Amino acid sequence: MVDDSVTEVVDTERYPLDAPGGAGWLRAVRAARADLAADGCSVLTGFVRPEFLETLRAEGAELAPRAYYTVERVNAYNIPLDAELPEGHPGRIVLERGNAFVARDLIPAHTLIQRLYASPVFQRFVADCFELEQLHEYTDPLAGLCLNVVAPGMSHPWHFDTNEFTVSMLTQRPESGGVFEYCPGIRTPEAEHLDDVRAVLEGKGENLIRRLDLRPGDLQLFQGRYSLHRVTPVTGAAQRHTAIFAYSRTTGVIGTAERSRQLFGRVLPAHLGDATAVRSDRLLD
Ligand SMILES: O=C(O)CCC(=O)C(=O)O
Ligand SMILES: [Fe+2]
Repeated sequence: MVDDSVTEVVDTERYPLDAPGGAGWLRAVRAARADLAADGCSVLTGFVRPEFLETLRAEGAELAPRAYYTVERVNAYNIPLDAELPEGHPGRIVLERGNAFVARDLIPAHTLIQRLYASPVFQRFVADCFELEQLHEYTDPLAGLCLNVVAPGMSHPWHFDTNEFTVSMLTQRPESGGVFEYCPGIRTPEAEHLDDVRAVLEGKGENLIRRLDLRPGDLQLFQGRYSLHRVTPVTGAAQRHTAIFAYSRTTGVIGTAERSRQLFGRVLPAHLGDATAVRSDRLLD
């Protein structure tokens, strides 16, 4: 048994974080690995116990006004809009990123999402699901843990993640819209499959798209580097909130000053550090 207070928050009957390496742990890990192998996504439903869901939601709702609200013009590859790309390349399609992020330094240590993010046993479990030796929190004081806020009328448009693995949790569902859509394995390490990507961006790729009915407290493990994905426009009065737990294989990951300014509207001394510090070229989308 481990002494880690997140085990009171997690449904340990289904996800036995209190008994690492035990039979239940291995069963849960095997199931997640099978999902990931099949389509690059695994949703661990009911990860957070029902009695904590209102706290999870309320903590996020209280934080949401601290998000950096801006609408950014982007493309699905998150490369500069003036990059030279051939005619018809899907990277030439410009999208509006209207989601907003609350940075880690604005999220109090006592909140459920901070406790999960920093929990050694949670990290061990997630690493096992992704078949990774070890996971590390970002050193970046802003980007390691974020609340992704999609307000009514806004969306988080189609994109690939630079990270090979992403861990997230819906904390507040919108009234309507705000659906997570993804195209499993639309590209591979060997091939971009530009025609398929363009079809999806132009609204003609229905056969390639899957949709998730995420509920607050579900833990989502996702390999977004090969699966194009988005959050559809939120409709109705309520915002959609998701905690994004960013981990890396190596220690010391800090984003660039430019990216920090784009995502959070500010730069800290850590982002201006020496050039030998480990950099990640892209942090969130
Ligand atoms: O908020 C979500 O559910 C998706 C977030 C996402 O795709 C990202 O941050 O890269
Ligand atoms: Fe993403």
